Amino acid sequence: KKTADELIVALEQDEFVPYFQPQFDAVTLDIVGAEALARWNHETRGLLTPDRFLSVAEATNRVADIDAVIFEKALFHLARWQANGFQIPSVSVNISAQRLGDDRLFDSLNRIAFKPGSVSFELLETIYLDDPDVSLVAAVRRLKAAGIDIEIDDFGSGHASIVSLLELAPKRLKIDRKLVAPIRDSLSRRQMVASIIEIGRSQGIEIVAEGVETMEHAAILRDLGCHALQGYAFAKPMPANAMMAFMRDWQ
Ligand code: G
Ligand code: G
Ligand code: NA
Ligand code: MN
Repeated sequence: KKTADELIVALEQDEFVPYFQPQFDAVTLDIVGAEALARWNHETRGLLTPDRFLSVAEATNRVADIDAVIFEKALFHLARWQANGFQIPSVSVNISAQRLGDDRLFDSLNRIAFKPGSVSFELLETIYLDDPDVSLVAAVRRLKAAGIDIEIDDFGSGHASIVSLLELAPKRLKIDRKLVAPIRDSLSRRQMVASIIEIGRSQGIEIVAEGVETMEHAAILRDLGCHALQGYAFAKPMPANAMMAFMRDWQ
């Protein structure tokens, strides 16, 4: 109750900001994108991560509002980085089922200018039903028509069938960090990740590994043919200004 009321005030007072975690080409280690992750800059409790507010936001129908703020701010920062000469091609933002079903989403896509291919929406694997969901397929088609790329997030953690996922023809598939963590020590886990990468490659889908915590993991994933890497081995999520400094230092 308390957090629910505070959330409304926080949205009015504009306390939500994106942090950014860079993503790297697995072979060249060039920065190929960044994921925007919501943070609540709480006036007394400090910086809060989504585990502290997402479930309340979902329950009180506020998560679409948070998604909208993060999307707009992520685009603002991308434009600023590019204006400062950084060649980062795109940002990814997380999108809730709530926002996906919200018509204001398409209003804002019409209102806000962005280059096609410069924004991806990460859809949690768990937002799929077992049956290919007609309204989801329709929403995804509209997003693509509006120039948004689709990414399947946390792949391997949910229960959606590979067939229903492939029906969405996503541009990227992100392998869940729980599958990535054991690849160094477990042959069978490594083979499983290899199979996912194989499926992605055969379907023309880029594979991004999340939760890449060591350079050994990075090397294994590169050798398995994974396209892009994201994780603490390279960088933790950081504020927009720190992200710009990071890109400068990385070059
Ligand atoms: O780093 P981290 O604690 O930021 O993120 C935890 C989870 O919160 C992520 O896995 C992601 O699914 C979710 N999340 C982060 N930012 C957003 C956001 O802007 N919108 C939504 N809907 N989920 C987010
Ligand atoms: O949207 P998604 O669930 O993929 O968000 C990624 C989550 O994973 C965020 O909470 C982010 O802070 C976290 N994260 C990013 N890199 C790493 C990593 O290397 N290890 C771990 N354990 N978590 C990570
Ligand atoms: Na995500
Ligand atoms: Mn994820």
